Amino acid sequence: MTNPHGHDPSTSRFPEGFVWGAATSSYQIEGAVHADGRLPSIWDTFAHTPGRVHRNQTGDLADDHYHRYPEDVSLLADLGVTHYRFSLAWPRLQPEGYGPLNGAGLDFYSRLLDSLREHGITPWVTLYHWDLPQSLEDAGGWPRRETAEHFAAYAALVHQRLGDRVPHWTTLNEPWCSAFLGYAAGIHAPGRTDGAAAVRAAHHLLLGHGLAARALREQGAREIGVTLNLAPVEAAEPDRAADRDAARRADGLMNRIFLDPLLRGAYPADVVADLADVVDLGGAGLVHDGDLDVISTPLDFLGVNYYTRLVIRQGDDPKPGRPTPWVGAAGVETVGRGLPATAMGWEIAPDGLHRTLTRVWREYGPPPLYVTENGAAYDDEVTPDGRVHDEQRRAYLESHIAATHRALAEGVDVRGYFVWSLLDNFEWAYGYAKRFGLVHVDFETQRRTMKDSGRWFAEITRANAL
Ligand code: IFM
Repeated sequence: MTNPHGHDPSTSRFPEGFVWGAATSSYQIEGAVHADGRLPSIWDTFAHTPGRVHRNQTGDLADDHYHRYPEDVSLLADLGVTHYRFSLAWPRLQPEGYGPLNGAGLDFYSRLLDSLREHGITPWVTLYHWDLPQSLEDAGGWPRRETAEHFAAYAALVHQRLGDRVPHWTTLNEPWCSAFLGYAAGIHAPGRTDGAAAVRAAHHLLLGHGLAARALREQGAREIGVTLNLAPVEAAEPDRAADRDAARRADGLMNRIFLDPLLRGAYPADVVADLADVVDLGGAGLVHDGDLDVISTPLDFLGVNYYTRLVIRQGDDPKPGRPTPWVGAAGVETVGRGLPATAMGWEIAPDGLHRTLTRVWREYGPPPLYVTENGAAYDDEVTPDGRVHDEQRRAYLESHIAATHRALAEGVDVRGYFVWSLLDNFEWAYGYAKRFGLVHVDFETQRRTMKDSGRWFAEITRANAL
């Protein structure tokens, strides 16, 4: 029996044309931060500020992908993936965040696109994966409305130059991280700890997305989407009313504050009320007339990044004023339960991916979904046989691909799955300490080694089945 999307739930096969891919982002892999006119982004500044990143590591060299992209594209081909999701570095293409595009930056992405085409790999381009040009942060960053306008102008210029070669455009990757980790918790660039600024940033990221989506649509872009990091949120003690309310607030701040304006054209009333003491998300000072229409511009796909579920409790906030991503929700905190976890300490919860996909599908009736990131960090080593035996990652991926298959079998229109990540890379505040790649990178020599999980994933992509 097949469901409306042509999927036969009685087998472990995926529908014909299911998209298998791998993902990366610019600052995490490119290096070459001073090459060919690139100027600093907020992540260059943050990483070069002592104490911000593990061992003060930076993305200055990262995977040196700027120079080694031909080898990396060959690795994609070895993985059997036919789709590659990567981001463009705004400070490479438009070093100050406004003005004309930098030809040398365009040339790099042009070479990369040529190489992908030669290997029959379809590009999925993300316009913003966290590397805001520093000059825009100096002018106020995402809390400032003009940043959204600059982003849309950059998107339009880039699409004019590369649009004919890129069928899938994603405006933003994980605006929750940009807004709440970057401006409230302060653990991501630019490292600010101002709750009101974070909410303003969230609104302007969404506005920038909508303005960019409209500009690309006007230019005839083929497919436009946005990628959110979503997670099911559970109360640590479901019988405790305070924990249930804390879980509702965290769900509002992590999931619904983005899903609702994008897919329903309104901020959730309870989130607006929760934030009332911080910033007026319902008022005209921040949310101008027409903003929500722009933000809810129809999309061709929604990208879902999933890693773990969240278990939330209401603590008693022993240190009032302590930076937290949970703006306006003093004492709300995540709880570790000692269950099996990855090297990030993130609980392994494949069921959470199934729940996320089915929830979004049922509650929001969104455009087609793609799992645009899923993966796991483990402390991998190259063993004397020259291999990386990362059975834990293989098992993690298998269980999450199975969860995706289960959602498909239940009628969710999920059309693709991208592993995070192609390569071990610069894992933000963790520096090079956390390895997510299907391909191991020796950061001393830049030697790449396909891990066992990569070999296994290649079998899945070729069989189009688990
Ligand atoms: O490395 C990140 C990526 O940049 C965004 N999503 C989560 C990944 C793992 O933390």
